[in-house]
Amino acid sequence: MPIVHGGVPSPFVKKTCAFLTEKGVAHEVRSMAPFPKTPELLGMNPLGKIPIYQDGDLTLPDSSVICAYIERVQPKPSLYPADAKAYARALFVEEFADTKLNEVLGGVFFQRIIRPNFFKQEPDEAAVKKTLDEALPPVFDWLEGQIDSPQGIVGGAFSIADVAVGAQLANFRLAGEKVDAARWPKLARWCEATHARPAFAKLLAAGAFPM
Ligand SMILES: N[C@@H](CCC(=O)N[C@@H](CS)C(=O)NCC(=O)O)C(=O)O
Repeated sequence: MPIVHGGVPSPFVKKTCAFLTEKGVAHEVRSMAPFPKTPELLGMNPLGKIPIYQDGDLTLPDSSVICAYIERVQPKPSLYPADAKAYARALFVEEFADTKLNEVLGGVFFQRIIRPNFFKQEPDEAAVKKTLDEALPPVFDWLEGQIDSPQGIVGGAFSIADVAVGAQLANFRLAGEKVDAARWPKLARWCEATHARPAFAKLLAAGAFPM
C-alpha cells in the first residue's frame, strides 16, 4: 500500500490524504516529523519537508506534485478542471492556499495546537488575536470572491482548489476557529459542505494532534 510520510497535524499531509481519499487510493500514513532534518528525511526530500509519498520504488515529495501525479495515474474522478482557464484558476487557488492561507492560518494553528502539544507552552492569544483581526480578513475577502458554489470553488465542481483550501481550513477549525458566516457567507457555506465530505470528515474526526 502507498505510504504518506508525515504527521497528520500538517495541513499539507491533510491535503494529500484528502486528495488520495477522494481518488479512492488506499494509503497508510507513517509518522515522520520535519524536524530535525535527519538523513532519512533529506534522502527522501532534499527540501526537508513533509509530506512525502512512497509507492514501491517511487518517492515523491510535495503535496502539489503528489496530487498532480495521482491525477495522472488515477484519472477518475478528475480533480483538475478540463477547461484550460478553469484549470489555471484552480492551480492558483491551490497556490494561494499553500502559501498565503497557510502562512496566516498556520500562525493560529501553531499557537493553539503546536505550542501546547509540542513545546508544552501556553498559546500566545495576543498573537492569535492580531492574526484574526489584521492578517486574516484580506485573505478571506479574496477567497470569498473566488467561490462559485458550495460544491466547488472553481466552476462549482469539486477540485484540487477545494482540497487545498479545505485542508488549511480544517486546521483553522481544529484550532477552535470558524469562518464568520456574517462576514464571509459564501466561504462559510462552502467550508461546511467541503468539511462534510467523507475525506475531510475523517481527518477532522481524528482531532488536532494525532501522530
Ligand atoms: N510545498 C510543500 C510544503 C510542505 C511544508 O511546508 N510542510 C511543512 C510541515 S506543515 C514542513 O515540512 N516544514 C518543515 C520546514 O519548513 O523545514 C508541500 O506542498 O508539500
